This record gives sequence, structure tokens and C-alpha cells, in this order.
Amino acid sequence: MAALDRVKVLVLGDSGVGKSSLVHLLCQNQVLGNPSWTVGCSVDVRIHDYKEGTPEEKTYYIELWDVGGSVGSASSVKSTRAVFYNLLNGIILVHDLTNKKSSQNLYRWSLEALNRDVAPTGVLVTNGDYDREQFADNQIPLLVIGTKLDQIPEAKRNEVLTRTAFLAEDFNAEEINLDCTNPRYLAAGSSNAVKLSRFFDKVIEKRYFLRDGNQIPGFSERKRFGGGTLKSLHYD
Ligand SMILES: Nc1nc2c(ncn2[C@@H]2O[C@H](COP(=O)(O)OP(=O)(O)OP(=O)(O)O)[C@@H](O)[C@H]2O)c(=O)[nH]1
Ligand SMILES: [Mg+2]
Repeated sequence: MAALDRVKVLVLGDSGVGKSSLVHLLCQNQVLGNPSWTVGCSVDVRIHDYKEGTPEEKTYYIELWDVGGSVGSASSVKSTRAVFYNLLNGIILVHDLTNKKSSQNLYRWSLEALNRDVAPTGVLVTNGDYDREQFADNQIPLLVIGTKLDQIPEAKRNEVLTRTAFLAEDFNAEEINLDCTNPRYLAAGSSNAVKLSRFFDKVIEKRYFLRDGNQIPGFSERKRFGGGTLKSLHYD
């Protein structure tokens, strides 16, 4: 059997948000029984039918790189992680819906992965306020996944989902909110499964960035350096 083409998708987010649980669900179609925290990075593979149901249908391996660890600003922590950020084709940003800080930190995670050659000070963003333009010309497909939906009381759901919709908009990304301990949220034919499939199709479509190693041609040079701290529009 011919080897399948593969693409690389990073799974990023704070420690404990549920990245490993999510990856297990996506790749094994099962709930992760005994999660323990991920050291370094672990990779699992999902088989994906690109453009399923069309004449262009083709099967791919989606490598999901589950990068463990807390947001560290120490340059040693970042440079250790940076080895995983090479030649990526897409990023799944995972946050815990019960933990606002984990949502805010997605800005840092994404910028760390997309701008891996930022200034050595470790400063991640530009000029004070969070800037949507940061992502406007980003060519790497992003997907925002909110976990632990089951732990949000019914009365608070609207508020939380409004907040996450803003977040996804900032990243110019689709969003999925789910409970990683319940496979029903990704059942075949569900709207979440359709969104996921579209995201992986997009990752595959854009994979040509891998070819010459020049992986982020569209990411804005002028935004890459500068002082200031990260600040989000929606959490102050
Ligand atoms: N109730 C509930 N628990 C969840 C959900 N997702 C993850 N968990 C639990 O949260 C804990 C942390 O999950 P992990 O998947 O290990 O988190 P992680 O992001 O991989 O953490 P690190 O490896 O430390 O970066 C585990 O006890 C999971 O069972 C969810 O959607 N709902
Ligand atoms: Mg983990």
C-alpha cells in the first residue's frame, strides 16, 4: 500500500486544558482513560478523507502534535518547545471554558508558534493592545477548541459562548466547544464533525507552504518585533 501524505497540526494550550484528551478522542475515537500530564510532545495520527465524497477525495494522515507544558516566558522553556514548531500546517488552540486565563493565553501560544523567531526578550506582542491584524494575514489555518463544556452551568452558557465567539473571531478561526470525555460531541455528521473536517481540508489545501521550508510567507514582518505586553480586547 502506498504511504499516505501527511500534514502536521500543532495542538497548543495551557497545561490541563484537555489537549491530550482531545487528541485521543480525535485519533482513537475514544475517551482518554487515565490522562497524565504530557512531557515534551506526543504525536498521534488521525486518518482524514480530504474532500470526502468528491472526485478529488484522498486520504491523508493528520499528525496531531500535542505539546505539553505551561506558558513559560523563560527563553529556555520556549526554545525547548520551538523544535516542535517547525514546518507546521495548522494549529488547534485549546482552552478550558471554565478557565478564562487559559483563553487569554491562546494569544501567547499562537504567537509563540507563528513567530518562533521573535526577539530574544520573549516579548510576544507588539504595541500594548491586542491587534487583530496580527492574525489577519496569517496563512496557517487555526481552529479554536473550548473544552469542559459539561462543567459550565446551563445559566452561564450564553455568557461563556459569547466570549468564545469573540475569541474565535480574533483568530479568524472556526470554533468548537465540547466535552472531551464524551465522544457524542464529535459524532459523525454532527456540526462539530463537519467543522473539524473542513478545518483539516483547509490545512491540506494550504500545505504547499511546507515545500521550500518557507512556512509562513504571509505572516506580517512588521508585526514581528517590538515592545509592549499582551493584552486582549475581551477580558479586561
Ligand atoms: N469534565 C471534563 N474534563 C475534561 C475535559 N477535557 C479534559 N478533561 C480532564 O482534564 C484533565 C486534564 O486533561 P489532559 O488531556 O491531560 O490535559 P492536557 O492539556 O493534555 O495537559 P498537559 O499534558 O499537562 O499539557 C484530565 O483529568 C481530563 O480528564 C472535558 O471536556 N470535560
Ligand atoms: Mg497532555
